[in-house]
Amino acid sequence: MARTWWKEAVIYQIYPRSFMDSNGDGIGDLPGIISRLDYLAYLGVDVLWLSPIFRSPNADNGYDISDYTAIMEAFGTMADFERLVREAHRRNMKVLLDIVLNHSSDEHPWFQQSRSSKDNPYRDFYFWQPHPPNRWQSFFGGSAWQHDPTTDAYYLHLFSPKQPDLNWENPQLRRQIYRFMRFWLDKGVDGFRLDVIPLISKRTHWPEGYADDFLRTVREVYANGPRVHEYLQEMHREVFAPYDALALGEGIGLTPDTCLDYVGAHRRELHVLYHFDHLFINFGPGGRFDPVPWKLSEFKAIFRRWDEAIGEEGWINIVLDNHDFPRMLSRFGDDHTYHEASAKLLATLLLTLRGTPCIYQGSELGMTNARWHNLEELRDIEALNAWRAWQRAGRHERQAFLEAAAINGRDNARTPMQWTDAHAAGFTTGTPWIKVNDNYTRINARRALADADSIFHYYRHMLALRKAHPTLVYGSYRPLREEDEQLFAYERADADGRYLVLLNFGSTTYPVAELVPPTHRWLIGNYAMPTSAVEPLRPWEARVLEVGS
Ligand code: ISL
Ligand code: CA
Repeated sequence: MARTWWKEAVIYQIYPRSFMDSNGDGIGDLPGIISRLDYLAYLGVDVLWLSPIFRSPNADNGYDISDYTAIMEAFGTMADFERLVREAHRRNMKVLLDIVLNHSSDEHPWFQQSRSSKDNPYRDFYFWQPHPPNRWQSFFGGSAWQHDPTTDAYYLHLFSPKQPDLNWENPQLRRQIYRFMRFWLDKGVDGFRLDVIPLISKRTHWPEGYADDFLRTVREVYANGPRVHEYLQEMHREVFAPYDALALGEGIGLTPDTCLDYVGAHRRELHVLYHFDHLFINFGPGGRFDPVPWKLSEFKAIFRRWDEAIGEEGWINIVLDNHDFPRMLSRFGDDHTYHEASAKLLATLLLTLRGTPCIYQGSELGMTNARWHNLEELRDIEALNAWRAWQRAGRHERQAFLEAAAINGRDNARTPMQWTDAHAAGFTTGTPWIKVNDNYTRINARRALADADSIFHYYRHMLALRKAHPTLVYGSYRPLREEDEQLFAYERADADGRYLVLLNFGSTTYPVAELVPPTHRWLIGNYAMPTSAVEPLRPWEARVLEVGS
């Protein structure tokens, strides 16, 4: 297995809007991030993934770009950005920019031109049809075809109508995009997180999707289009290879049997990707706002399936939450009775699976989902559109929708970082753009830094452990007791060592004696070192052992 920096690195995802506000306007910004780089360096992360920082009307909080080579006004200036890259590099942290290539904002000059007339040179930078050629639905609800009166035609938008899909069939479009990407690489950026990249090649015969199965439509109709690999190999030649830039793909619509087509080392397309199977695990037939129960055995099977698919050929980004999903501690842990233990257990899972882990901002503090008291508190276009869709379907139960949004809504991950127990959790001196989670007086960085046993310091120790034991990066992954609904256990092994990870996803003790080989050494855990490593796991206990071969 080739040893490379991006396999050994740990990524930290920053959602700039909610990370740190430096000028009191209630919106996070680049100077705010710079003021927290020492905190991130102390935590021990290697790469910062910044969610989009480009000019945007913020219909989808930056995932709707109106100028690919300008900084969003609310986030600061180009000088701020150049300082951020310099300051991150000075602290040995790399910078990945989240770039959205599947669609632009409808306020991008290209789209303003394109919509203005049928013979405008930019007309074919987007997809126009005289009538909707199919009944595709947007990720954000409603038809994916929007009528535009100026030329009495319809344009495609897989997300909101303010996010028209770019036409990658057009070589001029592709050339311009590569120019934009090189603009940022010339400023020292180390790579990109590529938003919904499997969607960029459209099936231009416009086949129908599956009315009753949106995620199958995503997999089989929206994603993995006929020219996607041609485009990515071109992007690799034009952008990634010349700069040795990292290409991290958001793998919406990917399956285990298609992933190596994107990240196989010989493919010269992307280096690493993250998938969604475990992130969609509790999405019911009605999607995100139709939450259903999930089982640990299913959760574990997903990790094994993907580990086998990636094999020795590819590489994967391990993500347990991000700005699009509820907080992992509330979703996969126990954020009430075993808040600290389960937060540390999930940190152990995240940092000992095979792949490059990504810590989402605030996970290191044990941040949780918020309590939502009314719909006016929600900010996310996906939630607000879904509520309107409920009402159109005759469903007016506000409380029921609020409960669904409280479980699976994206706003849960977008409440401000909790820095202190002062006003607005120290995120802003003003009024934050979205409410602060009311547990900030108990859960905040200042308190965590001062407590040697905090979740924050556990993350620091886990990050140091990963660095000290490369087998936790490169070793094989062998799951144990896969059918068990309480224990998540696996071995990591290679010529340099063998490790056993035991995670008790439950509030009762769990016997592990027969899983522990005779020669073993306890390395780390979320409880005090057990008198013997073979004693039963305590509730939500994580135990990492080095074991003899
Ligand atoms: O997960 C989803 C399906 O409900 C969506 O929340 C999400 O849109 C999807 O995962 C793709 O995400 C990416 O593209 C979107 C943007 O809203 C997300 O924030 C981004 O991560 C459109 O650019
Ligand atoms: Ca600000």
